[in-house]
Amino acid sequence: MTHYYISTTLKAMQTNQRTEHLVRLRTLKVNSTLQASNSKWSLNSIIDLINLPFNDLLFQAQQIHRTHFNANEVQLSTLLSIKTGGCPEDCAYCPQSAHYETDVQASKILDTEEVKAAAQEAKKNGASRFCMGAAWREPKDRDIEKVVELIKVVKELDMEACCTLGMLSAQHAEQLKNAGLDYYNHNLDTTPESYADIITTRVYQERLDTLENVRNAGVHVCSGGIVGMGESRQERAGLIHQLANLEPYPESVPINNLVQVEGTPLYGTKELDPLEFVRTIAVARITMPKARVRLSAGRQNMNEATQALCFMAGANSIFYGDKLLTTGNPDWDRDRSLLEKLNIRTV
Ligand code: SAM
Ligand code: DTB
Ligand code: SF4
Repeated sequence: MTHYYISTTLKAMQTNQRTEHLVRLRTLKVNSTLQASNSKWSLNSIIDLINLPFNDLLFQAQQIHRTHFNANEVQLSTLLSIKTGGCPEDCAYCPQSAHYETDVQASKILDTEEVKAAAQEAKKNGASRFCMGAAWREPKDRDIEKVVELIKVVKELDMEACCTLGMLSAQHAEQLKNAGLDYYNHNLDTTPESYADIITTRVYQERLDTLENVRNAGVHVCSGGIVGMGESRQERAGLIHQLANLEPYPESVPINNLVQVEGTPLYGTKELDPLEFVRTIAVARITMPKARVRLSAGRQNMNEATQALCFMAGANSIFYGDKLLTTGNPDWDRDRSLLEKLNIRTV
């Protein structure tokens, strides 16, 4: 029994060292291309990871997490929808798309004072990052001027500023950087192979191009995806494969569990087994060791035990505040109580 324990522990440690070794050795540039044949992570190696016995997977994820982070620390980001609804894109998961009939009312961009008040509240509640989302395919020049003003307001409060505004040109990325933007969120959402099943109004390469513009402007990249859209485990591995092979991989990786909204095409999709969600987090942690892996949308329907497992698997950031963009999120007090129960400090 003891021998069995020691030998599996050694094996896991060896695998872990090999993983770290690979990360160090393989510096080949993927350069934002869809093919990952020469990439640092092969799809098969990620499929092998996601298929590991659950405890072995979590053990590896924990070891890597503890090598790079304090395992009892979680970063808090608060979201605000600064421009809601009426989006021309047809993302099958999204209640803000103008293609679907949902309860979301389209609105104009918020006033600076409204944004300032929301950021102040987030700061008072302990968030370190304030993320502003807009339901745009891409911002226009005058939208950027307004967002520049909003970024400055957030920076004056001494918070990190993040935006997610859709596709971004190199010039717009530069303007946002000059305003003080710290992070830009732009999710790959799924695999290149499944992309057209989820979104028909843009292509995967456009997502990669925006990420490159953001990176070149010197803004930190926040990019992740959505699970629970009816995909297979292999496809979840495929999403992580894309993210982990970006060169460099994103500093921040939001993993969203689909929030099913009535009126969207994905409403009624079979719910993902929560342990599959935990596996996805663990694989993100192992393949992107230094990234902040964010347990993102979908927490409202996730029990505390599942969230605790996600933190154990290497998640170390959450969206904090009673609303995501248009849908609910656990309220401040509920999250504070969970984090206290787990003795998790916040940053
Ligand atoms: N319009 C911009 C874009 O799509 O890049 C920015 C805002 S968009 C709402 C940001 C991200 O929210 C999407 O990429 C997707 O990952 C996530 N999202 C949207 N609807 C969601 C849902 N119902 N459940 C989970 N995540 C969702
Ligand atoms: C991300 O990955 N998830 C957030 C944020 N980035 C912008 C958005 C989740 C949206 C969930 C559905 C809604 O509230 O509209
Ligand atoms: Fe528009 Fe973004 Fe929603 Fe897609 S995810 S419909 S681009 S707001």
